[in-house]
Amino acid sequence: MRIAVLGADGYLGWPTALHLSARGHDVVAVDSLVRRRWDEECGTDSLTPIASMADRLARWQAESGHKIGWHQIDLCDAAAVDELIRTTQPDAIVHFAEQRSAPYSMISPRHGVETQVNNVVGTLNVLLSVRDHAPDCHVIKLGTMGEYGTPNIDIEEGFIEIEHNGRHDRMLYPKQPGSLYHLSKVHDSHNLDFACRIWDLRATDLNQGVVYGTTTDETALHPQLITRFDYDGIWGTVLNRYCVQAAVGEPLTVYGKGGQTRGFLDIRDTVRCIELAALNAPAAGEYRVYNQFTEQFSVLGLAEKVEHARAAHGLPTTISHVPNPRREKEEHYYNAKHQRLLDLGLEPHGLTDTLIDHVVQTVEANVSRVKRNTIEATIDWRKGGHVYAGGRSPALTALAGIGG
Ligand code: NAD
Ligand code: USQ
Repeated sequence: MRIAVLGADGYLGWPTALHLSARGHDVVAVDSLVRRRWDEECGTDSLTPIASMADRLARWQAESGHKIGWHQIDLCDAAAVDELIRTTQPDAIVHFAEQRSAPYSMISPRHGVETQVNNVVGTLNVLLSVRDHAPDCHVIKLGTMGEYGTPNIDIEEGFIEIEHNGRHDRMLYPKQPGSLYHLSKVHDSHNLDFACRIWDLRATDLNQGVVYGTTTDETALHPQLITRFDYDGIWGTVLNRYCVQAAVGEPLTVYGKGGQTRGFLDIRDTVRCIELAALNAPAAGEYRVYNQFTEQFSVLGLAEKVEHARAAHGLPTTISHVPNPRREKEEHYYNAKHQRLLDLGLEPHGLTDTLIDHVVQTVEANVSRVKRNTIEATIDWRKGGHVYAGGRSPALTALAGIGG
């Protein structure tokens, strides 16, 4: 298949582009490189030193013999998206290219608007362009488990059967997201469903949980193929953050009581899930939803797993309950279905002590690059998202003044 990977410079887009290329697909990588600019704005950086896109692509060709095409395009530029889709005629599009940080979306009004415009307009441009230039193309879109929130009933895979006043229907599952970022994904899901119902497009919406780890078979081939690894208070996801905190001798920051339960998966399962989705295209007019995670943990339970893995090597770990900067339930019911990707053949990697050791080793190999003053989480949902005064990072504190 010819597969366009949008957001191919990112944490997940890059390993996915390599994984699909390694399996013989004709991959076209697309990114605006905006994430590198957002890092500059926030004073943050990937822990792993990531190569330029030109160097990454040349290295991949040298290591694998496969060539990946490259287009630097902003998806909010409708004419550029049209040109891309008209000229490349992809069989499938894998769309990762969004602003993906919940804290970033809550920094200030400007950041909230920027997140929703970037994500909703970019996705809409892709859908309109596919309708007009490649209507058989399968759009595989990264959504998020956080679209559902934490309802007091089981979470289904995208749809729920409803009985109401004696009548029955199958409808989109209700959504209760907890940040302007997560809400942008809900808007995208509605646009995807609309595009399938009204224009007969075919789409798979992957409601993914929190991803951990850095290494896939392909990124391991050469240091220049490594993907990014975020750990700071804006872009870092929870397990990656815990591993960095442990490695630099800081307490693991469990927000509040730590009963927040989420779905998680290994980055190797992310790339496999995308491949499985691509190999199983829906019929024209079909909007499919898969819940893409393999295990669920509370954030306190996750901290205890890191503590346990380190204790096996005699290493001490401190767990600290810090005030929760977000508005979220800290004790709640959580039972999210995640069967459909297993039915397609996913063989999950569990979160073992060995995997935690591996992530900690990646951190230790790059420990001199840790910017300690960016680790603290400084974006506060309750203060309308304004940055804590007195945070340790001058760049983050300065953001409070930008459009706030
Ligand atoms: P990332 O920030 O590392 O990568 C996103 C990439 O998209 C960046 O390289 C960025 O430059 C690019 N991009 C953003 N807006 C763009 C635009 N308008 N035009 C072109 N390129 C643009 O993020 P990630 O962690 O790789 O996440 C990828 C996707 O997966 C996101 O949609 C995210 O919401 C989703 N997701 C991520 C996780 C996770 O744990 N990382 C979990 C669930 C879902
Ligand atoms: N948390 C802590 N301590 C920390 C950091 C986070 O307790 O130091 C808690 C948060 O309060 C939250 C949970 O850990 O309850 C997850 O937070 P996170 O920052 O790891 O993940 P989140 O903000 O939900 O976002 C990440 C990605 C996003 C993706 C989402 C999947 O950044 O792109 O959509 O995971 S999901 O959570 O399933 O919606």
